[in-house]
Amino acid sequence: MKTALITGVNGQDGAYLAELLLEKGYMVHGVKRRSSLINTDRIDHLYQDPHSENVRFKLHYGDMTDSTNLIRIIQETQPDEIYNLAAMSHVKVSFDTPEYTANADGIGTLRILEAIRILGLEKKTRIYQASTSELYGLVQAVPQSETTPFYPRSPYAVAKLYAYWITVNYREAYNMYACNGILFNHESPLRGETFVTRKITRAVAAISLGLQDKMFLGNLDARRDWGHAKDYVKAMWLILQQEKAEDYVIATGITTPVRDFVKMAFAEVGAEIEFKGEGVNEKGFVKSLSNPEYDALQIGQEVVSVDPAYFRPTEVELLIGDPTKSKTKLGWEPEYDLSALCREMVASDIEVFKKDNKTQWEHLAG
Ligand code: NDP
Ligand code: GDR
Repeated sequence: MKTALITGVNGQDGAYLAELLLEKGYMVHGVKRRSSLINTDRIDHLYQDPHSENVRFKLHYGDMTDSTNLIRIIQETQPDEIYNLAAMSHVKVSFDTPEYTANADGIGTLRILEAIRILGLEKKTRIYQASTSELYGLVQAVPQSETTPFYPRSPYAVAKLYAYWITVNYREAYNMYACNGILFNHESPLRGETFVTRKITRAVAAISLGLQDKMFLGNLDARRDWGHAKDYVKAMWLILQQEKAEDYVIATGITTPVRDFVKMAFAEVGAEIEFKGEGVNEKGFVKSLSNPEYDALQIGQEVVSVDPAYFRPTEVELLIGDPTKSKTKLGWEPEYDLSALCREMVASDIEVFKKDNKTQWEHLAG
């Protein structure tokens, strides 16, 4: 049985990856930092009672800013594969917490690599580093591939640039099997609520159920290459199963503006949205309705406004990835397209709000 260690196991990707590796028969250890409230919702369905026999999923308290803790966990678990997914992953927030982001996202990766050296596990342990399309930043060329130059545009991306190169350096210097997956944006019903797709699908659900009037967004012109997290964790696993350690771009090759994702999400509840105005004055209105189930929506209703508070000091305007290498070398093929992803996210958020409402109502009735 192979043993894997996942940092950031209770994040979006950690949850899908833990599920995939358990399906494949791995012993899975996850690193989770301590929080004042239990925040394991995404992995609760994978929980195994530590008192039972043959437990294959175990959590450890840890933090990317704590070297001794990481060394101890790696020593105890002796992993064949480490997936380093833990990070302060919100680009906008990294402008508010740049030093912490550098520590956790940049030096945190170094701590994992050094732990492997200190413990003499260079030949045993393979390492996946969660690199990102944010490395490309200011557009140099499109579509972006493994050879496109980087130009990071946020403290998050600069920290991830260090993590990218230290991974490459340890591979070359110490002959370690350490790889970067340069993943473009990937989303799911488990996506954090403050990333733009989930913010939109949650707002569409709340607005169409009459629980909210409208949503405030930032840059509607930004374009992203969005895929489904479920497809992308399969690529992470494939990257560590190759003969030779290499870096790979994982993307769909299709880019979509934020504004169009808003339209797609509202279309799921039968509402057609038209945008009027420009820049900070741009607004989205309901133009037509075709699903009587969502009678809280009104023709002419203003459902989107721009709030400059969501603008970033430096923005990444256009991301579009070239997945040729991962398709040919890894045989990776995504199963979801953007409309299937959007459909799943809106449907899931509608379910969540309906369930919450029911709970409130039951509470009142009780
Ligand atoms: P999430 O934000 O959903 O998850 C990040 C995880 O890291 C959470 O479990 C979080 O814990 C944990 N974490 C944060 N800081 C620390 C710390 N100091 N020590 C230990 N754990 C910590 O991110 P995703 O799952 O979406 O992304 C996974 C990784 O992939 C990240 O590194 C991200 O930067 C990168 N990435 C993501 C892409 C995407 O589109 N999703 C694209 C490319 C790269 P807690 O729950 O307590 O906050
Ligand atoms: P990103 O994702 O910054 O690409 O990083 P996010 O969903 O936050 O933003 C995507 C684009 O949408 C624009 N935008 C808004 N973004 C947010 N969060 N909220 C808004 O209201 C809003 N309005 C417009 C943004 O300006 C941006 O252009 C994600 C993270 O998962 C990173 O960890 C990962 O490395 C990259 O994807 C690839």
